[in-house]
Amino acid sequence: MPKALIFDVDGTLAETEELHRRAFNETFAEAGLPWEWSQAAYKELLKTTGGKERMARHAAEIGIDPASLPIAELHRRKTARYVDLMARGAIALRPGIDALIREARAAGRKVGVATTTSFENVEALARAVWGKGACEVFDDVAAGDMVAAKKPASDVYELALRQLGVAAAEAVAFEDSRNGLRSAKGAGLRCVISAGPYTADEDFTGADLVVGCFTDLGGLAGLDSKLARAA
Ligand code: XBP
Ligand code: MG
Repeated sequence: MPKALIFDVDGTLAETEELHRRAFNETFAEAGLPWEWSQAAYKELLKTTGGKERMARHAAEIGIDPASLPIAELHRRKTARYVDLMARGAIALRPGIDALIREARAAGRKVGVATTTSFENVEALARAVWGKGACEVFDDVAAGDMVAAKKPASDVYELALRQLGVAAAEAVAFEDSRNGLRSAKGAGLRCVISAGPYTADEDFTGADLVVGCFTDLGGLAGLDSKLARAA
């Protein structure tokens, strides 16, 4: 039985990427940049984790030196816009997530976050869907800018393990993407995958469990027995 459950945020706790995409596009328009990321373009761009890294990649791909752009300032504005959009309440948790978190905490397990996005965005999601701060919902949060290298590097899961005080073998990660799976596996965790619209055709070879929806796990008891069977 895992002592700790560690959740990815974007695409796992909630389908947030359309809100991120809108926040990016509105920021570009406001800054006078002739960039508009379609869903198809964003699907490809998502392979680069992190908003600043994603903008720099896009600039380079269209022949603009990323160093000539105020990437950090654009990203600050994008985050402010995302937090504002999130507060308007358009986002819901993915089915099964709330029950898993509540059951795990009631059973004395640790519940953490390992995400590429910022703490600010995790806080905005927690306020919008639970009406509570992220530190009330989770025992701890490991976020993108707290580590040297974002997913698929294992740094953020290693940080989450240190924060929760558990060994990799005692924890299970919940992810929706190949980059997240590689990060969790690189840190030595078991990993449960439930893909979303942007990640459905990715390769999840190496995952311990792959489910269509987190409700397919059958709550905490179902998770324990499915992980035991998969071992
Ligand atoms: C998803 C990401 C993030 C978001 C945008 O990470 O790659 O970059 O798309 O957020 P995860 P930022 O699924 O690990 O949470 O602009 O704040 O990076
Ligand atoms: Mg994700």
